[in-house]
Amino acid sequence: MPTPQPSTVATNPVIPGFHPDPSICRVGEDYYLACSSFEYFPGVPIFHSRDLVNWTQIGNVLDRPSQLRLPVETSSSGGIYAPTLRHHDGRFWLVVTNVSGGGNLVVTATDPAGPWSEPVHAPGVPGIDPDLAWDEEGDCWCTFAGVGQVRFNPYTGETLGEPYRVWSGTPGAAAPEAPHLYRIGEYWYLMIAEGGTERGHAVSIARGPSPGGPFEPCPANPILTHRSTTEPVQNTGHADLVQAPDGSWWMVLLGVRPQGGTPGWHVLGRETFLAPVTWEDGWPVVGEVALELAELPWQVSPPQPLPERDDFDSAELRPCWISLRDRPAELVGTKERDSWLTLRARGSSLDEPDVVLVGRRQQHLAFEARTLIDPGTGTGGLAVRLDERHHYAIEADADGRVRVIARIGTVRSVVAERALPAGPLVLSVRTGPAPEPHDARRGPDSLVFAAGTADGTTSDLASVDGRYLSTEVAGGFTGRVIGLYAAAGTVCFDWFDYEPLPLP
Ligand code: 6LW
Repeated sequence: MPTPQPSTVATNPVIPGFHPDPSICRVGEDYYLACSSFEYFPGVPIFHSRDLVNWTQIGNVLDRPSQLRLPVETSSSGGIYAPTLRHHDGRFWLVVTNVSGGGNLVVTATDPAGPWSEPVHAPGVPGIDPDLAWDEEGDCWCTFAGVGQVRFNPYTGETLGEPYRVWSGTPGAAAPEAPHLYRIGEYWYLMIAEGGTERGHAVSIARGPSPGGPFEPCPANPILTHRSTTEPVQNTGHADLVQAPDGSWWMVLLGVRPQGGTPGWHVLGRETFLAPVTWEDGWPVVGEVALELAELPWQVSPPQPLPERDDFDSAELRPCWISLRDRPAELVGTKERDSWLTLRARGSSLDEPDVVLVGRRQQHLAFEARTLIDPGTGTGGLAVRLDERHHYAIEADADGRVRVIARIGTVRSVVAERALPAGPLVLSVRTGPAPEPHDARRGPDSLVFAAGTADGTTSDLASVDGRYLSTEVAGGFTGRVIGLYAAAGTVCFDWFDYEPLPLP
């Protein structure tokens, strides 16, 4: 096969899978980007890129319990919302909200891959989506959803003076949020999201003479929205700006890819997209948020080859692996059985908020995931999860019984069952074409679960309708996660493969 060559054409989303609320900064040739993580631990995935298109996850900002506690009461789509990542005075600053306890907090690092500091809490900042900006005198301003602002000491988390309102966004538009404040040329620019994070989502901007305004809205607001369109990328909003070393400007933003017609279903959550930005009369003009980003001003390397196997042979799990709410070392580890992932059950099913799960985001519309499980004397499996009330799984127990379980809303059902020889088994899940429409609306996909012995081939047990694991059905701010879990006793996983598939 010929080796793929660098080109100036790249595809969106640049960070697929549930990676919403992107915040970006550049230091020299290096870009860094952080996203929301909600009820998952570790929190705030952080990525590095040299070309704005190929992003490598270099860590998670909140990766230890002293920085991030998500109690079992943390609801799905609670937890960690909307970071702002900046570089100032020789270090990286990240401000973010834990809506499930503790509120706004600031952490710093000299190396964005970590370690990040212990958090400094900011109880005086009365809103989500905090932003940090510094003026020429070195004063720091924290701007938050609403849109409010307060002078702020980022070293101590203290607010200096009373918070005040700086802008309400476009009259009549809902949810002015996600503010980012920038000094560009002679103006201070205040960019926000409005219209809510669903189909009406939009980006608007205002400018003024000082960090606190007064702000004059851009006559072309919203500067970005896909509302009332049939664009393949929808819900575009919650954006951040960055300038490349060549002087060009870029926007990172969240968007979704509905499948199965209009309005369709999106199953991967809100993903990170890239769009070019030009300036006219001192206002930013956002280029197309397209699935293909043609004519970049620089060459980008081809993406990392997949399939990807994780053999669990390092002491630490790779940064893409996330757990639900916490990851106690006594329940999750790769040291107990060499080169295997060992999970010890706590909650007894994926319906329970304390179930022990290690998962990764589904990042491709079509994929296959496989794992080799040794249930030992326990029970465990391979799941596709949206939240406690919306998930599918294939589960194996000590006797070789394998079952496919569906949980949709209040209904939980075993949809298929098979007996296999007891011992290590291969479990797999892959996407397939959407089932035949039963209401004239074709869903986004189906999920096909299969099992087999470790040395044989797998055979399909069940194919289930993917629409029920979409945000349109389940609600919330996240997307599908493919997880390994323990439902009883101690279960071990030798390897896990994740492979993108061509769209059916
Ligand atoms: C976030 C808000 C939003 O705080 O969704 O799309 C919320 N924008 O700005 C959670 O991601």
